Amino acid sequence: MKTQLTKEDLVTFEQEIADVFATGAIRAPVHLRAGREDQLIKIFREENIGDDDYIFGFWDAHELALLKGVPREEVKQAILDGKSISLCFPKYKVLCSGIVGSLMGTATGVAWALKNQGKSGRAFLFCGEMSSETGIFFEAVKYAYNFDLPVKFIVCDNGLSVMTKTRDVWGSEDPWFKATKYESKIIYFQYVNGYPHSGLGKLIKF
Ligand SMILES: Cc1ncc(C[n+]2csc(CCOP(=O)(O)OP(=O)(O)O)c2C)c(N)n1
Repeated sequence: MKTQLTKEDLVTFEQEIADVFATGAIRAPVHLRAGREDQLIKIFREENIGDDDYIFGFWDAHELALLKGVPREEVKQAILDGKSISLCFPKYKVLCSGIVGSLMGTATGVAWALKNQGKSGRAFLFCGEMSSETGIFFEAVKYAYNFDLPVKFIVCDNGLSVMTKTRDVWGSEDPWFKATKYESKIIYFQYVNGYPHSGLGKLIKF
């Protein structure tokens, strides 16, 4: 079912988690995001992401789980249980990992299986712009493009990899895929994250 959630719903949820995290009650890393709500909602609506589709995400996937239809309280409980960076709700086809580069091949493999088994459903993998510079991201996009697999890669560019400016590492303003044929498999947008990379900016970041 298409998401009915609003920007306000996503903002309020992250704020609620931030407030709990600030008390020290969550004994695990939490990655909060703000500033990309409109883009995410637009993608879920325009792509008509529904029950048959798979969502792959990484450490910053609270919003993705909510938009895919995981009930708010289930997402919150998982975060309180320390699973913020690897939210997995198989029943809702939401699968996330805290390891950079770990799911591009999985998403592509799921898309391959869906296509070859004649099943409906697509795979959508959401990652950051630094993750999109990894070799496995390129290999997965290339394979998905060449075999016309039902998978899209969504690159959410906040300009930072933890605390490092991505452009300083790339040596270029543009992501590698800009103006290439592979763009047909990729949705790219820029945003400024209203939160630090992880936590609330106190103690260590990782
Ligand atoms: C294999 C591995 N190496 C390092 C890390 C630590 N790490 C977590 S997030 C991150 C930066 C990723 O940057 P980007 O893909 O742009 O994500 P975003 O800024 O959107 O969180 C790194 C290096 C990790 N999680 N996994």
